[in-house]
Amino acid sequence: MPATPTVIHAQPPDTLTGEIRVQPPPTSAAGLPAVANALRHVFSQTRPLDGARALAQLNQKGGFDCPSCAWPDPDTHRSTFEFCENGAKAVASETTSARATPEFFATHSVAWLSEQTDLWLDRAGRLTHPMVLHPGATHYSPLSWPEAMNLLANELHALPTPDHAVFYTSGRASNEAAFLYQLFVRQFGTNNLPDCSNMCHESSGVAMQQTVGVGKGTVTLQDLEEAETILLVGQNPGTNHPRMLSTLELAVRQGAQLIAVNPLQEAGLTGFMHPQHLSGMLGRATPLAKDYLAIRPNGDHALFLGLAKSLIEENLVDHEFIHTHTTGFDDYAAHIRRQEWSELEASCGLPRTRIEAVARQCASGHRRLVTCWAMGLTQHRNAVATIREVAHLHLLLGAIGRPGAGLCPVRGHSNVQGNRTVGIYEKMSESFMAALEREFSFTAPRRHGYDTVQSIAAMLDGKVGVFFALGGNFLQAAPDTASTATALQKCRLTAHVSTKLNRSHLITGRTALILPCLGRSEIDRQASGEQFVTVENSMSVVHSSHGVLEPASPHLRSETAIVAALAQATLGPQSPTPWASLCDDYRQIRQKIADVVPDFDGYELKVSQPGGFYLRNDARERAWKTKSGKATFYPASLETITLLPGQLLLQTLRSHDQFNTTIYGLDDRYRGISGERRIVFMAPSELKARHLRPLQPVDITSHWQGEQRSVHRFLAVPYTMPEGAAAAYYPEANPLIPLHSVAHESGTPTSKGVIVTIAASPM
Ligand SMILES: Nc1nc2c(c(=O)[nH]1)N[C@H]1C(S)=C(S)[C@@H](COP(=O)(O)OP(=O)(O)OC[C@H]3O[C@@H](n4cnc5c(=O)[nH]c(N)nc54)[C@H](O)[C@@H]3O)O[C@H]1N2
Ligand SMILES: Nc1nc2c(c(=O)[nH]1)N[C@H]1C(S)=C(S)[C@@H](COP(=O)(O)OP(=O)(O)OC[C@H]3O[C@@H](n4cnc5c(=O)[nH]c(N)nc54)[C@H](O)[C@@H]3O)O[C@H]1N2
Ligand SMILES: [Mo]
Repeated sequence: MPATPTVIHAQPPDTLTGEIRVQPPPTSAAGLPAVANALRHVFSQTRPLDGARALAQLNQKGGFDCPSCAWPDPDTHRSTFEFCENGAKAVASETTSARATPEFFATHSVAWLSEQTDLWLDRAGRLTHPMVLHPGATHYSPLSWPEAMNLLANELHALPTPDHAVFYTSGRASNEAAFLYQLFVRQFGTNNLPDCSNMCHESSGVAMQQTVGVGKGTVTLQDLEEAETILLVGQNPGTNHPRMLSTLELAVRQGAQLIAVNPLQEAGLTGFMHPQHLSGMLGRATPLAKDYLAIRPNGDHALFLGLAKSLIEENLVDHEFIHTHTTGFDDYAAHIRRQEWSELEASCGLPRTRIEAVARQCASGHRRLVTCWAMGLTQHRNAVATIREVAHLHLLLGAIGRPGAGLCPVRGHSNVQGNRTVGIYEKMSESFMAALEREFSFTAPRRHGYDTVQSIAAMLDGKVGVFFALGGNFLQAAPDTASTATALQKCRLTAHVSTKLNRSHLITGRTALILPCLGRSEIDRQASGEQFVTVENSMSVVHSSHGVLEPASPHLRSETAIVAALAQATLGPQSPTPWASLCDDYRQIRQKIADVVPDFDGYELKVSQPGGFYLRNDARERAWKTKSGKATFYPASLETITLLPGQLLLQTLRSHDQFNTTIYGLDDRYRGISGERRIVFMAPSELKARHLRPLQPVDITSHWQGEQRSVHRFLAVPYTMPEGAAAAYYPEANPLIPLHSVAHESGTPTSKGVIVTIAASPM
């Protein structure tokens, strides 16, 4: 009999599948293969009726919101199938008929589970019962909800101060659950509310607040459709926001010029076969990006400085707008004139002539420019300066706050934006805190809380006793897996509200809890009857989401109910908040949100309208909520990463078969890869320079301030990309990302800018 494993692994096994196939990547996305793949995923995991019901209600008015990305649904022309291949995979993953029951946990020890792949863990199915891992135990065992809540409350009470607890949020929680959660956490006495946004669009929020006074996108779908020029920077919509491709296709058909800026030639940026249009079904693609700038990784700051330089030196700027609406232009223009073309060209790897051509395109016509971006900009050391430069481009052209023009940070998690709106933030504004206090009659703490990286550092310093997560997979989403694992293991208690098993349930504090919750697709019944919840998409539309399927287990509770029960157990009867009655009827929670959060008046009525309502966006209305009261130019000098000979700049990115840390499969169809995730992409010349054969196993080592971190046995894949660059999948490559390597001002881990060396693995 094989020995029972005792070691618990923070990382998936580093064995190779031996089944990798590499083909030339396709030049367009979607079409019939996408439809076939969507259906295959749904019907291989879900009971046919449930799958069909779930898909039919996905993103329909009155149905449930897709749990995948935050791309908005069309206001008017919604089709019967308003979802994409990856939305269908997310639904399949949630509506699977597999179950991780108490018997499952009695059979498999935590150590044994930790030896399985992430794909295996996810395929174990939906969690069905609250489970506890007692100190020293090898297996999780079931417990009742009241026992779980008492255990949590006791551990929270035993802490030396409320700041010894950390409350993480992933971006899937509803507005209702998130609002109650932050209220509980603040009544408990801390602002330690790190969230996935700290690792995601934090840099966008910081840069946009400084320049245009709002941390959210300023455009609607209509603006994209009316744009003349669309810049798509550091974003891979074919995989991560597939429904965006329909909008882009429409814009292109109406004459928009699309310019992609990306070190990789992503299939979804070059062409699109609309799966619901005849041409798409016949395999005819609409060409999308007219110009494709294969930028050097981290070269975007230089590119945008170059665009500003071209506009200023060729006098293509909108003087009227600059005069009326902005401040700081003269200093900024002087700063821009001092930039050397040679330095900008070297940093971004693009010739001046090309940059000038893009600048002229942006300034052409009615200057209806929309810039979209995502993680390719936000997860670098200089991310905030780069995104400020994106905002400057729009200020120079007056391309904000009018039809067809504006800024479009493309959000990740489906309700990450709503979570922030209703208070999930370690440093909410004074006005929010004051309104919360007024409404709920308590004194809210004002000390800023920890963000994600600061939370890990505090855990490592022994300053955190309880780590609680509302969703997510903290261990694998956070940087520096080894440090994050040690950090979690130093806690007295780690607790996760989750739908599916993941590695964060296996790397635990002395005691660990799994609290299983309803997913978006499921019916949420409370004392007053069936409830719906509300969410906010990437374009500030707040709308409702109604689950349609019977819950995966009768023991599941809604996230809202779990938070309310935790608050009652912890705060006791002296809490001034009627937790139970709020939870009985979510309309009461929405009323409270409307009383606290600006622009939610008439919430219940407005959200009951089909399609929901737009939240006010000041920058869109040219009302500048910056410190100066005007849109602000905020220059920064160029900071380039210098690589030593032999070093590469590694980015960690998503394959087509995953949602963040949830792995759906081993293929990355749009990059021509199947059967393996432990791979690293490099330019063919970089393989040659290292005497590596294609698909040879390599070790990757990151270098940061004298520290080294390594991962082993990744297969080297030659790929069309700039020299000096490398790319590997998240989360397998997370052990390489140094914990303290974060973006200036936003604290976001530098997941796209890791300095590495790569060498053949020892035989
Ligand atoms: N199916 C699916 N959908 C998702 C997700 C998922 O995992 N799966 N995740 C969701 C979440 S939370 C998020 S935040 C979004 C993420 O959406 P994306 O930001 O599109 O995701 P990434 O895979 O991180 O891709 C980053 C892109 O930036 C490019 N890039 C990297 N470095 C640079 C650079 O220096 N400059 C430029 N210009 N480009 C660069 C990469 O080549 C890649 O195309 O997607 C959301 N939607
Ligand atoms: N190296 C590297 N690291 C990164 C990134 C990167 O590009 N590179 N991207 C970063 C980004 S952009 C983000 S947003 C973070 C994501 O970080 P997280 O949000 O923490 O991670 P996810 O993988 O989305 O979380 C998946 C888990 O959420 C749970 N879950 C799913 N649906 C629900 C639900 O409805 N309710 C509850 N309570 N739980 C649910 C399931 O148990 C599932 O296992 O990762 C970041 N980490
Ligand atoms: Mo994200």
